[in-house]
Amino acid sequence: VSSEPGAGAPASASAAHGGDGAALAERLRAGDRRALARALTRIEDGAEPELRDLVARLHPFTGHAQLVGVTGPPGVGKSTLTSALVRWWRQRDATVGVVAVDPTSPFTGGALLGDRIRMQDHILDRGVFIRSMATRGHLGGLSWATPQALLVMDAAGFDVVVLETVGVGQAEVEVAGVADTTVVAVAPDMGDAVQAAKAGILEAADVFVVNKADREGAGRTVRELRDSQRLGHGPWMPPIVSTVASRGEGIDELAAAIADHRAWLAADDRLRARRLHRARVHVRELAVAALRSRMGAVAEGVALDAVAGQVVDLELDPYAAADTLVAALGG
Ligand SMILES: Nc1nc2c(ncn2[C@@H]2O[C@H](COP(=O)(O)OP(=O)(O)OP(=O)(O)O)[C@@H](O)[C@H]2O)c(=O)[nH]1
Ligand SMILES: [Mg+2]
Repeated sequence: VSSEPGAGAPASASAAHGGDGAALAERLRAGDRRALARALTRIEDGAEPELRDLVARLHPFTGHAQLVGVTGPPGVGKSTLTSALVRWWRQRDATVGVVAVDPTSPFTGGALLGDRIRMQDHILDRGVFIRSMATRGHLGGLSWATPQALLVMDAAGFDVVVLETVGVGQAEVEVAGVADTTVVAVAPDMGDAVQAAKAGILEAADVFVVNKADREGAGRTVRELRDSQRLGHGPWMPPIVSTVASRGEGIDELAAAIADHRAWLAADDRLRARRLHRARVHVRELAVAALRSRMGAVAEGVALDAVAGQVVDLELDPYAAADTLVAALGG
């Protein structure tokens, strides 16, 4: 019961779990990287009572960071692009936090080791923080963890926070959309643009990158993207930038495109619309996780056994039985 979200007083729940939320929040905001790492681990672990307390403490200090999503098919060069962008921002004295979320890996560290190696350029730079996160899924996975991670990174005071996600399906598309600006990367080979279109990630793009432009077919991929844009786009027409991330080519243009989009957002309350979308996803996922947790308690209890018996005895049909379980959740 103690892990049930929504139960108990946050501060005492946290104290009972040995986590001093006030001290952790303070250290995190003061720039202590170990405190930040610990907060992100709590998100990975779905450590609910501690997180509830921490989020409540950090939330008032959010809203500073520029949130940039980088998504695209596996291996397209997202981490290489991110690393190059980090360098670009650091040259302009902006501090940068990077979270790479792997929706598939059930364990921390393994699958994203490659990212760590690629990000090694920045390892001695105090103005950069890079972290891979696995979303284990028991509390709702990617859509639950991502806004939580962004909130924590934002409160830690970075000027820019980059969220790298592998764009493979609808959940990733929604997650990519929680950033202020979403960069969708494709590559010339493997029919990436077509793949990305199928996955629906093109719609999430504020900026397109055709990375690996040193490869054959880059021009054709740019044309394909342009053609797909002719079929329609919103009030913002996503620019298409060609890059060779591994050689740092096109990064000036990419950074400029991201800045342009940010400037566009800053006008007419559009940034607020983005933040509303992010808050909607965040709040909904927390609510769903709380319901799922309560449902788990009900479904493991005698209530489920009782209605299951009634279903077997033909006294209740399965829908009606489910209704009684839901009703047992209370208000
Ligand atoms: N030829 C070429 N190779 C590139 C370019 N950018 C990145 N690569 C290489 O492509 C490979 C994948 O790059 P990553 O940055 O790890 O790609 P990713 O999209 O982050 O990969 P995942 O996180 O595993 O989905 C690496 O071997 C890079 O060196 C480029 O512009 N041209
Ligand atoms: Mg990567």
